Amino acid sequence: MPVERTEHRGADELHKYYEVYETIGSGGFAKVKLGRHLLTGEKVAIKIMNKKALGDDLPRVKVEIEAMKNLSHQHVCRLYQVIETSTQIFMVLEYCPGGELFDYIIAKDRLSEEESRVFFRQIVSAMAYVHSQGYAHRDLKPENLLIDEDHNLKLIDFGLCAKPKGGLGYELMTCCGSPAYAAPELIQGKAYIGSEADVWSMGVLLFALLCGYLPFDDENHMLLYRKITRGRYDNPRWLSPGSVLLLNQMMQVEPKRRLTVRQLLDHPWATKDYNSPVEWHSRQPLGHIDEDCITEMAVNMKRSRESTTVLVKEWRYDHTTATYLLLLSKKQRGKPVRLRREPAVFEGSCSPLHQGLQSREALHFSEDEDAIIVGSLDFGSDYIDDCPWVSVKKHTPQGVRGQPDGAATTRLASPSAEKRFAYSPTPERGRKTTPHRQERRDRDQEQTSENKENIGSQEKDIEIFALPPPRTPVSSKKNARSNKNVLTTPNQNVNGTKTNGGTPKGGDSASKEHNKKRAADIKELANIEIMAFSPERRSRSLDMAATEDSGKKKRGGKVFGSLERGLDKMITMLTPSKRRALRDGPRKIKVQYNVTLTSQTNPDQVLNQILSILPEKNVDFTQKGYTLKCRTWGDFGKVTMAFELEVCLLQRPEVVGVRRQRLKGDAWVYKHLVEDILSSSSI
Ligand code: H91
Repeated sequence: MPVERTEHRGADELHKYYEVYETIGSGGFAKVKLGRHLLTGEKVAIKIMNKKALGDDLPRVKVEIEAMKNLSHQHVCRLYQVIETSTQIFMVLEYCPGGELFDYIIAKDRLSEEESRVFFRQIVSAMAYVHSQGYAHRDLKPENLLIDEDHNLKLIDFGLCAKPKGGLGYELMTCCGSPAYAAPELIQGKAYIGSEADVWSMGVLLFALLCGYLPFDDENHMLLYRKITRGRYDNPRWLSPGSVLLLNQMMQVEPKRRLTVRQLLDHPWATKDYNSPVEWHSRQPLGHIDEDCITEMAVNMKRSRESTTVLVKEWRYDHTTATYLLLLSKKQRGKPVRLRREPAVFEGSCSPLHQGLQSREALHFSEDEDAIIVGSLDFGSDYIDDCPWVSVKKHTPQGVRGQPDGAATTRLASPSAEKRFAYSPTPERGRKTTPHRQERRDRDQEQTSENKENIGSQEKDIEIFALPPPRTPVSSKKNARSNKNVLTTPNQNVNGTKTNGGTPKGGDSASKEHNKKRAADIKELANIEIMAFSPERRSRSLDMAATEDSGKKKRGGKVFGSLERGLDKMITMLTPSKRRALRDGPRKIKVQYNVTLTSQTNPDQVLNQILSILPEKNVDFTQKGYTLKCRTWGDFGKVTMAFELEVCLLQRPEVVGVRRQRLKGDAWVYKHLVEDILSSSSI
């Protein structure tokens, strides 16, 4: 079969059943787009991979798909459908509008013990289940835990997971995962038990939740390995004795001395305020077939319930599987188990692409389904975009219900915006000292106690590593304060109340209310906008967000300073489109957790300050208006990090903010670099 036709089929398959919107993130060789399943109206995340670009990583994707087909748990991201063509792989996945746990932690600096417990119980639940299915995850870190609409965690990225043939008790050899989270036995190249290595990573993760930084960290890998194999880390003063004990029991250098996940389920720290062990069994076991969903599908497909059940039970991860699982998800969230009446979609009898386009206009959903959450912006393309089949459908807005001017975006009310700003961690002015990543720790850990009790018998192993030259001494504690909390958004709550976790009593169900409240918070926090679900509105996210409120406010009346005159000169040298982008001014956005507030009101000045600092930090960038696409390069011309910085105007009060988004690279290195850039820019 000609490649062309196979290609069309794969893409048609996608567009036949899903609307595909903008890119919401990227990871490794994948691009993730927001989508909507037409029959159920449910939002999905679509992971798109180009097989050629995957190269040696293709087996990793196959491993991930196979694992995800076997895993069905409330805290594991659900795989709904896989579409494979000769050049592309599309994975349709559960959508998690809250984004990465990593961003949530750094926006809050660190989490309270109560909030950490809520998350930790979910991580333990997911891991107990994953282990019970014979898998070790091997890449546990806050970047691989996403937050869903109810503020619950979902584990992702099973590309490095292992399922030893003889069971999890069998040893593994492959050293993989992120070094900072890797267990000592793993980085020493020893044979290791996957579940034991996962518990170590869970300890590092818990430390990151409670402290906002890593227990073992060093830019130099050899020094990092040495710290890990020694197993020594500092316990900051704010950790409770219970937290110190639990961390110590998980980060034991000797694997056999470490707690097991089973022991974590009813550990006193994990059960505090709950009085019940962590519930880890799947609430959605694959063997169980829901009759309501079958009935609805049978009616829709004009089939018998029996034959529909047979079809669903094949678990082919095709559109049947996706429809069933999405219906089930609706049911579990108390939504009606209803499909749009469109049998042709199932039968695939008419032009699939047109079907998708036509049916969008006819869609009608009830209750909260008139809302779509739109993620961050897609600023152009990279290799995945050369796939012609996956396109963002952009509609020209022609006025929206109740908003004749076409102002489609319905902003979430933000009554506490002023209050939040009052608490804002406005970076100090005039700082020029390059802060060191260790510095904040030095400052925070004025009263730290070193953990030495987890070292066990392995301490002697450490000298296997060659030592690099000594590092430059860290800067003074005074300077260390300079980049504190640059990435932190203060008091993140919509209502202005503190969001640092409640004290849920009476089991996991008791935390539902608490979760609901925080879910509302996270919608406010995440880089999201709520838009009405009409064809016009749905596709406006990209266009509107990029132009909204911008360009309307001119700098007229104000006498320009020299910086601005300089900028004006620069503008005249740019291409017309780039000139327009700058002349239009920055976007106006609301406070989000990936936005750093500044004390300045002049966006051009902020832009210029950042522009002047980037070369100093060896950051390459391309500029598009007020957005800087930044990259750092490693040896051999490899991009080690990619991220965006966007100067924007915040509404109420009108100050300048810098939106940041990591696209590629180590999350903590990114955090330190962006902190460094923003604090050095004296904004
Ligand atoms: N990191 C490890 O940025 C760097 C919103 C968002 C919403 C998602 C649902 C599933 C996945 C990502 C989502 C997502 C990768 C998902 C699932 C699996 C997987 C991958 C992604 C990023 C990639 C983008 C992600 C966050 C993690 C957003 N993302 N915003 N729903 O393998 Cl199983 Cl790569």
